[in-house]
Amino acid sequence: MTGLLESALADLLGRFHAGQPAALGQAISLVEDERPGFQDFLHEVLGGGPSAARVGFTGPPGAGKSSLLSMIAMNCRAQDEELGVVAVDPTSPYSGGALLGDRIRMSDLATDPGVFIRSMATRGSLGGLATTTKEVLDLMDAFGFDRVLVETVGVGQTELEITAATDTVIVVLVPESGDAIQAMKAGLMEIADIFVVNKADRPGADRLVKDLRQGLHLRAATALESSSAHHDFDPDQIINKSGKEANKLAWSPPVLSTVAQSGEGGEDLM
Ligand SMILES: Nc1nc2c(ncn2[C@@H]2O[C@H](COP(=O)(O)OP(=O)(O)OP(=O)(O)O)[C@@H](O)[C@H]2O)c(=O)[nH]1
Ligand SMILES: [Mg+2]
Repeated sequence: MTGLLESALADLLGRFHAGQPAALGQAISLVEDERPGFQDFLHEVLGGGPSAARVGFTGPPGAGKSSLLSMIAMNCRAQDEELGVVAVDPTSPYSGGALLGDRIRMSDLATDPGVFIRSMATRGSLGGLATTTKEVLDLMDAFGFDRVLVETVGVGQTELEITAATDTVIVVLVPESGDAIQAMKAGLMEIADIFVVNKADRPGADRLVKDLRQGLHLRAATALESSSAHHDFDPDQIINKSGKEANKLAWSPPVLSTVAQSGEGGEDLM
């Protein structure tokens, strides 16, 4: 590394630690573009380990991910939490305004100094998350946000990356997005910590909630059965182990319904 590069990175690091939003933006670009020194920079700032609550929103196009994210963000802001928001979008930039559904909410968020919004392109990565999304979330975490929210395109393929990058995955479905069987086939049962049936003001929402609950119940019963058939089965271990996979055997994701536009169901989700 040249001395010049080193001093530029040291300067960026200083401004990052001082909490300057511009430095966070520059750090993200550094990492996204894999510019020289980006690994050293990441290494320097990530020493503390993760501390922010990381919540991912995924689901089919137009399901209301952005609307729900805004709703949660507003609630968090009301509790004085500082937020990072990452939108992984293949088509339109987050700053377009329409993406967040409700323009009033969007402009409130976008002009709020307690919220840092960054959008990323998917770059054709298979998991539905841009390749560097995990690092971007790490940077936001290290910057000191209480919570980091990420929206990803859910186009039906299994999105394992989002489970690796976040603590909680909220899968957003709508009556129009198909039935519970489709959701199971798309692998959404495996990644969801919480299911939200949004657009509950539309016909078919109750039905979808019911079918999802039934499907999840069946799946949990089958998982427990097949592990008890295994000779190593130890129910305490399944319940106590902190690993996500182990928990998931005994944990059936709740299914909530919301109307993101009016905020209905938002309290349950919080
Ligand atoms: N009727 C109804 N419309 C909703 C609801 N939530 C969101 N919408 C509308 O649905 C449209 C899509 O909402 P978004 O929040 O942009 O959905 P999204 O999942 O982020 O969409 P993409 O990012 O494009 O995949 C917008 O026009 C919203 O106003 C709801 O609960 N009920
Ligand atoms: Mg969106």
